[in-house]
Amino acid sequence: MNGRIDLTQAEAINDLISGKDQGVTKVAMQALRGGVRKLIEPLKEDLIQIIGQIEVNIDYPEYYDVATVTEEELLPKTKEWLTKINELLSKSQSGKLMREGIKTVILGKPNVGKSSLLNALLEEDKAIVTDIEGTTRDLVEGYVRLPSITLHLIDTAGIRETEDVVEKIGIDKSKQAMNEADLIIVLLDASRELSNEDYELLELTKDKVRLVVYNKSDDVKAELPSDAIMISARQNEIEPLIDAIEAMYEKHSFALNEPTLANERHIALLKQAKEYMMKAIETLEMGLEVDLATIDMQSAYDCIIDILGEKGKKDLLDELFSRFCLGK
Ligand SMILES: Nc1nc2c(ncn2[C@@H]2O[C@H](COP(=O)(O)OP(=O)(O)OP(=O)(O)O)[C@@H](O)[C@H]2O)c(=O)[nH]1
Ligand SMILES: [Mg+2]
Repeated sequence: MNGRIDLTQAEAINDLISGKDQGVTKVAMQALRGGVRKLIEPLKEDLIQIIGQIEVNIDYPEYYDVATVTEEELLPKTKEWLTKINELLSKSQSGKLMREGIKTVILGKPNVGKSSLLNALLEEDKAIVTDIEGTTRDLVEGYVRLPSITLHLIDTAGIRETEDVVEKIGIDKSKQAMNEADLIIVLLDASRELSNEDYELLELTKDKVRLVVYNKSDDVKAELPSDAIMISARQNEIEPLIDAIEAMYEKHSFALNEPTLANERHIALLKQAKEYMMKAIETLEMGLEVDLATIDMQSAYDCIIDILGEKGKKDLLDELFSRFCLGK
């Protein structure tokens, strides 16, 4: 309230206090040092410049020395702005993954060893393991910290055709978890040849972020691809899987060393700003009046300053007056 720190820094203090691990602390410290402002301020400045140019034309047509801005001039600038916001958003998604953990869903037909894998990764007997097909009927969850990332693990009911009412509900939950996952581990059983159920699951997940993993490496009977990731959940031999996950997310771990947005509120506002700007660009591309586009640009601007907690403090017109020396 007294202008010593902005809203993003105040939020960082809260994150620092409630943060559970080193990753969160690191991101919060960056935000506390003004990292979020440093990322947002250039976007705000560019937008003021773009909107300023249009407003001058609309409100002060008598200023003949100010060139009339056309959509040909505006389009490259607005698109450049959109590119910047897209880059920041994609970096921020990585930051969020790093911060909240990767929602990792273990999928497979019954008895392939999904619950055994969950237990091996968590290093505790959390889920029930038996040789009866359909043992797991509900989602079982846990967190595991790998050297550079955290997994939010979810063990699911084995997917198969069944008449059992309870098991059916469990399988629906498995499928829902699959749709919400950041990463899917498709677990196959190396001690048997693949069945139709396995092929169906591979087909179902082919467009998702997934790792196909063969369990029961201690008892291989099936023909396996030469580059297959093989583990034995029962014997806690799961290093190949851990290495594969680490390699997959290596490119995201920069998010911990580089300032990005990790706060849900910031990311949501940034996405909104992007939507407004896309609408503005559409207006410009349709060749409509340039000033029609400013309505959406102003909404984008409001989103941006809302991130910094500056909404209502100083509006866009004040900002323009103070910079463009108009109406004086
Ligand atoms: N040989 C061998 N057996 C394993 C391995 N991992 C699990 N099993 C066995 O496979 C059987 C099924 O294991 P679970 O972990 O319950 O399998 P699941 O996929 O969770 O099965 P559902 O919950 O029924 O879908 C058990 O008898 C386990 O001991 C392994 O690495 N090697
Ligand atoms: Mg199970």
